[in-house]
Amino acid sequence: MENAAISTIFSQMADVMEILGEDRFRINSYRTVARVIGEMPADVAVLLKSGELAETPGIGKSTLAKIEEFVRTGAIQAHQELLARIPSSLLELLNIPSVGPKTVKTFYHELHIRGLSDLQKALDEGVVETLPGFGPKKAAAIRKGIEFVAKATGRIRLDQAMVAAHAVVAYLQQLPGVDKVQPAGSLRRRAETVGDVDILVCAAPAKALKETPPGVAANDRIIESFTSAPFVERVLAAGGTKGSVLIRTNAPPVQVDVRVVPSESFGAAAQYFTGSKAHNVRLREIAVKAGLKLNEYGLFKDEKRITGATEEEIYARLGLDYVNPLLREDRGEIEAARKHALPRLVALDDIRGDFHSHTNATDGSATIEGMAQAAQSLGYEFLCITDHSQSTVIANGQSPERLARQIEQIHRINAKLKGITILAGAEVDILAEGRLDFEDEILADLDWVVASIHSALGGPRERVTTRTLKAMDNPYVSCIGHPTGRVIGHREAMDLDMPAVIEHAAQTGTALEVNCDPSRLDLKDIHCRMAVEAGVKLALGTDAHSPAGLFHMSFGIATAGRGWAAKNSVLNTLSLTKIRAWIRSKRPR
Ligand code: DGT
Ligand code: CA
Ligand code: CA
Ligand code: ZN
Repeated sequence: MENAAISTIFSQMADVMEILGEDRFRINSYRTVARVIGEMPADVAVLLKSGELAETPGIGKSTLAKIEEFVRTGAIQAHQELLARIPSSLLELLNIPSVGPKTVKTFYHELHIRGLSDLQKALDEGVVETLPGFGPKKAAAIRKGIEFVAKATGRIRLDQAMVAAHAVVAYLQQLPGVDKVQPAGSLRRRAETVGDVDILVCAAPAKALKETPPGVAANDRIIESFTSAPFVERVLAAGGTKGSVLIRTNAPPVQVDVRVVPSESFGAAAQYFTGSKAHNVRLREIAVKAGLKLNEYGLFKDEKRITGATEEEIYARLGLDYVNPLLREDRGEIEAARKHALPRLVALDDIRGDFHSHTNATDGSATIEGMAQAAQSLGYEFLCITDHSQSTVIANGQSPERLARQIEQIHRINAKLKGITILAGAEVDILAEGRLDFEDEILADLDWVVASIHSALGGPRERVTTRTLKAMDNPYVSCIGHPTGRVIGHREAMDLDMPAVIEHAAQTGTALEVNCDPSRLDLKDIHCRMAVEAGVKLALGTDAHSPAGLFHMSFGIATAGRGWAAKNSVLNTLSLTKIRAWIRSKRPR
């Protein structure tokens, strides 16, 4: 187990160093270590203890120290540091057949490609074949390779998976013999993409099923009904308690796995199939240390089931506070649950308004009144209208004159509205060098300013970072919109220096947006966590272009929650008076 992990780490270090163009001698020596460890018949940890590892050819002093570090801590600092120096999406390119580190290096340095979708774009634009040593033949081979990788991963966006899951859950709930239906897996954890949808069904006790003919198990009938449902495109597998199908929605086909579970195991199954795998592994270790056994059927002492009906009982019996599914990624939640230190996550009910929306003044579909009405029906106290600024021509960005008229219009509408306030805002373009698309005197007339990058997202790290930092220096910029600019499955994140961005947000008192559009989710979970830890406020904005778009708030809540955000980290939970005071505190008096 450890041999493989260590081998992978060393070969990844070599890959990253090669992409960065570092010392050839060290790259080669890391590759040797990867090979030697990978081929070792005995356990590295054992050989380390016995001193044999130190005698092995190819394993030098500093390598030995790194292996020791891994055995002790489960990670190697030097490896983490190397990974931090390149966009993580860059390593995905190495999965493409015919693409090695040297090619990735060329892509990264010559074309600023940071991942699969950048590469796809560069291929489509024909720039890859113009690189020295490439040509049309090699470009075609890479294109083929990308198709291969895409087929192999096949993950879909969370919202697409939710549409599929919703249909299946509704169908299962009305089947005879079904007591409870519980989505599990990455969907329940609200991961940004989902590989397949896992759903658990708790069958009603057999005696409640008077209509079941003798000899036919209720479970069989549930799976049979599921696999013959109208939304099923293809049945992949069907057995007594488990069925797997491909279902067609308005999105790409999605695999849905349904399992039927007895009520005494329902909590254990929910826990197991919610995952993540990493979280489960940790939980099982805790059980083993306590002399117990944990699996999808229950928590056992010897052969006796102690608990299993509810997740709560399982966590409690293992000495842990209940862990919200959003946090089950083995990112410190187990330790926190043991110390009663889990955050109380922000919830949809805490949200008092939305910081990012568009109207038909630019590229939205509804009027200001229409958006206000929709926001009011969600129980909001405020809605920020943030239409585009002049440079975003394709989105019909507003000139200062049009904006001035819109502000007046908002004031007139506010005078009539009861119970909700429209904040006059703008989504101002961050131009080259971090200049803003409006002068300060115009920004000063706005209640709320979101500054976003919409152009040259593919620039080098230093340039995109400087642009963002500079925008934050402006006292009227309250928030940076969709900070990395990624579009899931379509456009790679900008190569931002995220620690620098977060530090500067803290210093300048600028909020960072969690764009709730499920194709963005930007900031993403781990970056939300960094912001939360640095005391930076998150501003949730749906970027709604229609009234229905306002519903996407729940995706932002999930993303912030996955970033461990409590209520006090989220600006949307404050009263309007407090929000206004917060905005003023950055502005000149
Ligand atoms: P996905 O489908 O790739 O988006 O991610 P998940 O987390 O839904 O993964 P999936 O569908 O393969 O399995 C569902 C859950 O089942 C997973 O989160 C944890 C649990 N599970 C699956 N395989 C294993 C395993 O080998 N060991 C442990 N401990 N748990 C597993
Ligand atoms: Ca799954
Ligand atoms: Ca699955
Ligand atoms: Zn927008």
